Amino acid sequence: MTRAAVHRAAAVCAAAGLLGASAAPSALAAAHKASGPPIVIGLASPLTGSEASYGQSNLKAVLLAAAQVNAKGGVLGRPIKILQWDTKGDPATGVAGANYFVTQNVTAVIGFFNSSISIPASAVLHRAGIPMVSAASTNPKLTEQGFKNVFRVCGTDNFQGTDQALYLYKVLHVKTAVALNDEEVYGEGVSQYFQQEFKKLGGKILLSEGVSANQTDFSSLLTQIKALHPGAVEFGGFYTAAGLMVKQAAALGLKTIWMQDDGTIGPEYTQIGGKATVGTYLSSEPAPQNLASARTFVAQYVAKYHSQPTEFAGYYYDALMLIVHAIQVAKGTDHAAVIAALAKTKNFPGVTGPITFNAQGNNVTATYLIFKVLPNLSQVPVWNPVTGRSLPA
Ligand code: ABU
Repeated sequence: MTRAAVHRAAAVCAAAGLLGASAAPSALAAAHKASGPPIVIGLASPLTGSEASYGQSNLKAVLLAAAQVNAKGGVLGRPIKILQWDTKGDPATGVAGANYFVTQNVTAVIGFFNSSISIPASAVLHRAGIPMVSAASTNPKLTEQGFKNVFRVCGTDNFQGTDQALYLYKVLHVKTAVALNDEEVYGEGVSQYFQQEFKKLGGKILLSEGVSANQTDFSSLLTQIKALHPGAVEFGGFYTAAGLMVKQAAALGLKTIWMQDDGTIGPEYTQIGGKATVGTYLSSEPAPQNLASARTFVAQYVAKYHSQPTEFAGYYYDALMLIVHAIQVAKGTDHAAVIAALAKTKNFPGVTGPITFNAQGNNVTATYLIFKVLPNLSQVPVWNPVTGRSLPA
């Protein structure tokens, strides 16, 4: 994926984050009642557990997409049925879900949210030849395994970590940093890519440290960090640990710049961290609320569920629509034919922007923005790494 190939960020408007036209899937059949046996699509996400707020929103987005497809006559005249699996954010449970989907001979799978689950689960689906579209797993390894059945509509952490480093070093002129991670595949990966780029730019990493899963008291580590006087602290992980860390750091009088990742976009991080999150930064793909192409999706989601979609929900919606489109192109549910159709995806009009897969199955148009938390605890884009331009907060 090259920077030149990335063009979605250009469609992210400065203030409200809105530009472009709303896109509707063009391949849906004309309205008539779907009949015949349903086409079953597996959906694996953390519906319970510490990332459940993302998981629940992802599920709602996929169900919204399926309802819209079915209201228009389904695909090839057959209704879409979503077979749910709660990974609980646990790799063993997630891999069990992949095996379950194999036994059910699903047409395709959307999943598994956590990179720590998607990577081993993809091997199970690869052996069975079942197409898999990931809508949130950002660790690059997922699509570096040479599995032709695996596709990813969201971004990758090599870009995410790089963008964090570029913003801190080049824009905020930070020269020293502490890098923390939650010792999971995703968090560790983001932090490693951040450190590589930060050092390459000339920055110094004062400390690189992992924290235990489910750790809630970071005071000892934060006291150690305070003595190092870092220009910034970068954390690879999810909103609960990130929010607690920032709150405890403020209580200890640790004054630094915080850089979080796309595991912290959404209200949970600021609810947990409270006022201590004001002025902190995070990297993330644009949220649906930042994209004009997602305006209709957001309105439909809010009308149906009376809540806002989380950042990944747009990618989940797109994943289902992309699979529907591939089934239409394949003229059936044969796994190999659907994989071949997915591989040919070019400029698919997703609500998150146009989707084009490269030979690895990555979406070449996926990109990141740097967000800042404002005093009202909203997270707003402040920098576009592709254009190198600051955005008015
Ligand atoms: N990229 C957000 C968190 C999901 C994961 O990659 O584990």
